[in-house]
Amino acid sequence: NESTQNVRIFDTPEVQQFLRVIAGMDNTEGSDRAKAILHRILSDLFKTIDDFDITPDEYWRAIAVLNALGAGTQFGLLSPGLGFDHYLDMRMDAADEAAQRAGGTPRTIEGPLYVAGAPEVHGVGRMDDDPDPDGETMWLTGQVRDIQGAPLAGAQVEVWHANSKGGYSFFDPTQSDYNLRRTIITDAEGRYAVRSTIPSGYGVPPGCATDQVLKALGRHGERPAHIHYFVSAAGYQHLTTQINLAGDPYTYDDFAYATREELVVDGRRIEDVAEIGQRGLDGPFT
Ligand code: MBD
Ligand code: FE
Repeated sequence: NESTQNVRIFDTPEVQQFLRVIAGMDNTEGSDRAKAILHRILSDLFKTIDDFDITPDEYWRAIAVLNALGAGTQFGLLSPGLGFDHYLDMRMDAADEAAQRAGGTPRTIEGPLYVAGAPEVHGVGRMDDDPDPDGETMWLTGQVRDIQGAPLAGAQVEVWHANSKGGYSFFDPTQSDYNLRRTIITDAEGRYAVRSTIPSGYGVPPGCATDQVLKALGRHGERPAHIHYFVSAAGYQHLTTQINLAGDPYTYDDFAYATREELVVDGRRIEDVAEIGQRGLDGPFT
């Protein structure tokens, strides 16, 4: 009989002492901060085992999920799904508010799919290296300004997004390296314009460890179509953000909790090639 129902040992002196030993509380090596945090987390988990009568079988099944989460970017994927990434943003927003650093484009989470070192574009260029027959051409235009509204020339805007199938280069083997990823340097007016392909939403790979955890919670793993940004300039605070394309079924039902009202952007469809002008297919329009 392996039932441990109604067994409650958490508050006994033996268990309390055991927790101190595990977390290294009484030795002089290591980091006091690491010890204090581990002691808290282990205490909460031991208590959870008592409170929910977690069986050995359930525990070992959880370990199998944790092992699967150790592969590739799986924990990086579950992390926003469990709200950690957005929670860190909420804390940084609160810190900004307390320090009266208000204004500007809101931050939102980075996600697990950024890759450093994307090719540079000065002011105007292209992001769509690979043909995407199902994709629709998109011009992504913008201007980097400081909080007072003054344009920032020479600012760095790193942009990355999915293709029409919701896949990202480096994670989707069908795409070439750095497809739909660029490092853009703003022009004299702080502006940029890059030609790309309208992204589709992202869904966590079916059956992956993250998917299993979300399924256990009765949740989906879908994100609306979105475009990631890192914006930086010497002497200014770094901005990590995204835009979400309006009209996606998941715009307000993002498994990663990254959508913010101010970041929902309505694309403007240009049907008339004359409106783009002769430069339109290769260069910017205004
Ligand atoms: C993504 O593309 C993403 O941006 C996040 C936050 C999570 C999973 C995939
Ligand atoms: Fe993304």
